[in-house]
Amino acid sequence: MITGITGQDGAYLAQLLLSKGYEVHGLARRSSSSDVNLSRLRWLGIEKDVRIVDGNLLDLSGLIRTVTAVKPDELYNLAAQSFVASSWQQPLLTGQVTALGVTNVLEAIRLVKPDTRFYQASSSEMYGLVQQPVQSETTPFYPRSPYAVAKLYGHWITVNYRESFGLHASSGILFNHESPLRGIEFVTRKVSDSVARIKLGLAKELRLGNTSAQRDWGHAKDYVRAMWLMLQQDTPDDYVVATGRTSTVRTMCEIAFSHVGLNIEDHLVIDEALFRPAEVEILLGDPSKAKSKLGWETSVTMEDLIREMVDADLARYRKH
Ligand code: NDP
Ligand code: GDR
Repeated sequence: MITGITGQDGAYLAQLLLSKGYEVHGLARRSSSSDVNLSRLRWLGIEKDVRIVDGNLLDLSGLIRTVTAVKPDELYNLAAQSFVASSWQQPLLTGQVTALGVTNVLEAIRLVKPDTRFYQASSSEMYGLVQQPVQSETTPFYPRSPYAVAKLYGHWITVNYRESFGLHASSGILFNHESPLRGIEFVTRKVSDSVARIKLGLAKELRLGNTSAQRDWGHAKDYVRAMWLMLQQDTPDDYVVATGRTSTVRTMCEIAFSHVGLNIEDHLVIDEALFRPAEVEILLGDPSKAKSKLGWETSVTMEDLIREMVDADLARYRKH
């Protein structure tokens, strides 16, 4: 069972689990415009293979009913209000979904099927104002946004349910991971989409906030494999999942522009309105533990990832 099945990671994880012969149930919210947003599952051609269950992380009774009906062997909790910038606009909702929502899922498991293996989508944002130049499982946290504070709660409640109730609950501290299925509001996809539109004459400029921020970017396809590996271990644990390389937002943009033969200077506009109230200036993860214990490794460089995203957006616009 996957919560957040309609998101980027939910789609890739569902694809991975289906390829391994799993029966995949996905919790999704309906909206007034469509029953559920299946666009990412459709993009991967798996929308008919996943069993969608109507539900919301805020509704404990619904989660209890769903866990009772599905009886999951593994439950991946990917649902969240996941956009850092929005978390200052909606701090309470972010806390309810991204923090307390985790307790709802854990309670449903504990009450109904405590032998379910549980994965929590923790985040490198928890490191925030970084306390060590390279962040590992032992680096102290210092969250810098309502989102990061909420994720820190989700992380610790997962550790607590593991230690208090013996749940097989693991937490992946995942650094930024992207793909052609990334939401358009996140910086890599905003860049790949804008570069494609500029190349095709549909737009002239790309407006960004802080381009000196540094991120450790990997490919979402690699990162969902790490989630699965964590739940195959005899003992639950917490793991950093990262590439071990960091780049500035500006460098990432330069790769995107130069891929289509454009000059960044002709199109990039810095917009003060897009700066955040507090910034996470640099993230750089140490994936040694995931490598040694899970045998996990990243397989796509940041450069290839960005080029793939630009190509996918070019193909989308050309098609339409
Ligand atoms: P997305 O934003 O693409 O997906 C979020 C998912 O959560 C969507 O399916 C969304 O549904 C669902 N959701 C939001 N609110 C609720 C709710 N109240 N009830 C049920 N479902 C809800 O995120 P990603 O796929 O990128 O990330 C997956 C998880 O991993 C998130 O928890 C994120 O915070 C975390 N994470 C992501 C990283 C990354 O770089 N991608 C790095 C580290 C952690 P809907 O379609 O209806 O909005
Ligand atoms: P992040 O991702 O906040 O790291 O969270 P995002 O892509 O939104 O920002 C990365 C960096 O780029 C800077 N930036 C901009 N960001 C956006 N979105 N739009 C802009 O115009 C822009 N200009 C500069 C940001 O300030 C930031 O420094 C992502 C999410 O997936 C979280 O859910 C996840 O937990 C973390 O990654 C790890």
